[in-house]
Amino acid sequence: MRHAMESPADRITAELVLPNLQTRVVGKTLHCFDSIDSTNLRAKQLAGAGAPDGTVVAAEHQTGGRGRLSRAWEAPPHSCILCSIIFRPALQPEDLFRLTMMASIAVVDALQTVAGIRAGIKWPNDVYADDKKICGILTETECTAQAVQYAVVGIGINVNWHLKGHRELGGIATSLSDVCGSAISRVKLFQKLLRRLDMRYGSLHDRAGLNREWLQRCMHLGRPVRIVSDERKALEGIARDITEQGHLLLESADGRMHEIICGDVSLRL
Ligand code: BT5
Repeated sequence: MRHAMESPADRITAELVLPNLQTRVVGKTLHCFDSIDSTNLRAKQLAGAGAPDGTVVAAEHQTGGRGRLSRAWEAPPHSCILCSIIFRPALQPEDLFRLTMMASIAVVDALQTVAGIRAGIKWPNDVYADDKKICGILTETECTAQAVQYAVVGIGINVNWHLKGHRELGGIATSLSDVCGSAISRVKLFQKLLRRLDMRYGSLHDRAGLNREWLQRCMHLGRPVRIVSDERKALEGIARDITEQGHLLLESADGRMHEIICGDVSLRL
């Protein structure tokens, strides 16, 4: 199926993406696929086989794109950014959420620079624009007791996809073309994303700096939110802060502060 905004000059291929990329680590090795089950799955296989830090897997289409908790990630062919980056950071396993924070910041900044839109981060792993989800991030890790073997950060950004009126996702999701009213170059956006990730990866150990940058882009800081867990328990309060390990600090009506660990919860605005 050919997508309305698809352009052969805007394919995510190594030939179009690599020239002038000029990154230090991220994208030095780039694998591009026309169709694949899931870029995260392929990146994990490559990482297990020893692929270097910063290796990127990208696809024009996924037949089994995944979100958290085995949810599905949808995207028509040739319309979105679908990629996964292998990281081998010198971090303790409990600090790995910092990679998701770093990726969210990089996405918000790339959207701002390439499309001129102001997006916001929704804890733990979403980026929103116009109060709808425009990007989801799935970080999967392989650790031994004390050390991180690798982490795979999967990023899906809705770019040139008309989502208004979409049967399942129209009410909750949006795309860059819906927000901007015109098609956006996926190649330019992807290059900018990889450069931003590369830059941020270099300063991953600046904990205070990363937290500050994340909070500056967070869309629900100081706003009432509802935390919903798998067991359908809900906790309401005001989102106050984020810890250095990425746990959300939520103040409930009785003034108590709750530290919410990501994983099996999601935040509703
Ligand atoms: C996420 O999960 O938001 C993480 C999504 C990560 C996708 C990327 S694409 C490249 C890489 N390879 C993969 O296989 N995955 C990563 P979660 O928070 O669980 O949200 C999933 C939910 O978002 C679904 O249950 C739908 O309700 C909704 N959803 C599905 N596709 C969407 C889309 N394109 N845009 C917005 N929402 C979507």
